[in-house]
Amino acid sequence: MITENFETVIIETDLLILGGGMAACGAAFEASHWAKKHNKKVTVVDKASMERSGAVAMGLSAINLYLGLKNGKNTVEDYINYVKNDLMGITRDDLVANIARHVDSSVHLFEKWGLPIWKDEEGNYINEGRWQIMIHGESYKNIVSEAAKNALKELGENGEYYERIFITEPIMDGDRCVGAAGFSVRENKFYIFKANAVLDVMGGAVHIFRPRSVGEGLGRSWYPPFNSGASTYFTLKAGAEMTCQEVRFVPVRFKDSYGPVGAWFLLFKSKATNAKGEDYMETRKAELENWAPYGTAQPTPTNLRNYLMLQELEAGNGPIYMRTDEAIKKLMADITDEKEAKRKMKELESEAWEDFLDMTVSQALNWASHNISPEESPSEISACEPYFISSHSGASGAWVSGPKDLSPSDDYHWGYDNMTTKKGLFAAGDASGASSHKFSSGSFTEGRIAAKAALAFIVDNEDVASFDEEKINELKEQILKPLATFEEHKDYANDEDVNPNFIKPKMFMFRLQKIMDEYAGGASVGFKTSKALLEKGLEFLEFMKEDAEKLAAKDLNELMRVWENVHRMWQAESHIRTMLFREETRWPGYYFRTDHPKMKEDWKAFANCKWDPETGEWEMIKRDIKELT
Ligand code: SFD
Ligand code: AMP
Repeated sequence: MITENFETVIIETDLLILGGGMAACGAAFEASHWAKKHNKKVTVVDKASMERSGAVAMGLSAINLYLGLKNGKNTVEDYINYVKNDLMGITRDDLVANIARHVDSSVHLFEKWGLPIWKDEEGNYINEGRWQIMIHGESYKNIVSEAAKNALKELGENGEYYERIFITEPIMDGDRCVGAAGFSVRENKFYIFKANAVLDVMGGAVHIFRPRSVGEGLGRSWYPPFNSGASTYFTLKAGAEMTCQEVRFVPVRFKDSYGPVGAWFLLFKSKATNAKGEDYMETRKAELENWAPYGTAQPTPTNLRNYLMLQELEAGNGPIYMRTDEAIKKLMADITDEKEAKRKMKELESEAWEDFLDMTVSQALNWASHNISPEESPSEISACEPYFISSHSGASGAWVSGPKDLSPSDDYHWGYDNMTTKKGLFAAGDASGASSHKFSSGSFTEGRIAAKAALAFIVDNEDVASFDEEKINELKEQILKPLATFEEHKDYANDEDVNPNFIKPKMFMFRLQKIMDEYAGGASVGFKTSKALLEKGLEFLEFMKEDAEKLAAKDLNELMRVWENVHRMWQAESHIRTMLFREETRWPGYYFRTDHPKMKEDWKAFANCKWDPETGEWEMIKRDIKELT
């Protein structure tokens, strides 16, 4: 029996934080304060090493959410309006406001912990755009995770973190989440975490759609390949209500190496054009009226900027270029002094390269290997494959309780900030939905908000939930089964990847990606889909679910890959079901329903979904949007 080779380790805690990214670090930092006060235990579990895990692993070159409330530059209301417009009206104002009113203090903490933020001569932060500030952020994640770990250490025995443990399943006691199961990716250990409250902060999801980078480029993507839908899987399997599962994010990036575009558009004021040099944001402006009032407001929503670009490509006007050369020329235009011109050019050059070196090193390598100097030649940009990241310009995640003081009604607030519809299960960052544009700083902040509320829940609910021992054994067998399947059948064929008795996770992933790409509006079909295509995709997913029983893993690393892809499959299903449910096109640059090509007033609503653990049935729910501004 494979299970006998694995030690079962049982950890008991009060607050269990799943994930070690930005939201988890914020949660650990905040929870430590409240746990100390109430003598409670906090445990963090990450599949990787917190120092460089999650989306900020490589670093970042900007903090995309900073209001500067003290300077009176912006208001929380301004931010709500910005986010709402970018998401074509589909936003929880209460959640956005809760993050926005607290985010500045998180940024000040980052600076205190050693994060270098760009400053002008008067010592003010240098803005990239209205909401974004520039940082020297190569070590951003190291700095933040160190602070989180230090905060846990302050708790002594009551603060601990586990790294390289992959979380697979929620553990429920009726309607309440009481823990999680997982396994070490380095040694034969199966883990059960028992907790009084659980915070799901395992990031978003990538590699659900066939990536543009295939073959030798496989693994290159904008979103980190390590976040694979665990957040969505966890809340779905717990039976919690989800929201905006249709709102994927399709970022436009420097082609092939996925370098960021924000600094070019906002800081350097660059333009993107078609191959003929035409600025499609100008030449195609009339199209935006079809998507009013959002399309005609400023700034143009992210998905509509994409859409105009996609229309250019469809018209055969590609490649699309970021005119870095022209932007730099413009920034240099007024400088007549030769010495000053030399200095300024050096400064711009180093800023341009640092933008990539801070967060997407391979884009700098791409420039170097193609002899590109941004001041001399433009660079191709392109729309990536879709990702699930609610903290950026997507919105998919759990439907969570908002703050009491801003709550418009009972279905927006039910007790504890950021608690899902399941008791004791909280979500933040990419795991919580309908509060986009929180980014690194807002995710950290939302982690803090959720952890504080979770501690309050723990104090109010002292009764330790019951735990079914038989369930533990069942889970162990189920989670380790792919290892047993491999052992049983591996000798049938002489190629371990091709065997009629099992499927390896990589092949399984390729199959999922093909289905999603072709039927659910991936990059290769220009992000277009329809009822007929989605239904066909769903049919194929049913077969995948059957085959998932035959997934096989030759070692611990593959066992992780197996579960990553099962998580992806669930994310995919909730995505397809919600796209089917929303019978309109609302974000044409993210996906386009060819059978419902327009935005409809009666769909200015949330499309939510829920999976019932008892019956295995899905329920689709339409919820009202209740605005604060
Ligand atoms: O501009 C498991 N983001 C940016 N934010 C900014 O503020 N500035 C930028 O410059 C940003 N840029 C950017 C950004 C994201 C990406 C992908 C790129 C570039 C390429 C957004 C932020 O990074 C993002 O908002 C936050 O990181 C979100 O925080 P959070 O905590 O929700 O997710 P995470 O940090 O990725 O952490 C996830 C954690 O979960 C772990 N994990 N642990 C256990 N078991 C499992 N099964 C698990 N699955 C995952 C991960 O290891 C990780 O610790 S810009 O270009 O947009
Ligand atoms: P990105 O590099 O695309 O992730 O963008 C970083 C930040 O700049 C995010 O807050 C984006 O929403 C914003 N941004 C990027 N491009 C534009 C643009 N053309 N207009 C307005 N905001 C933008």
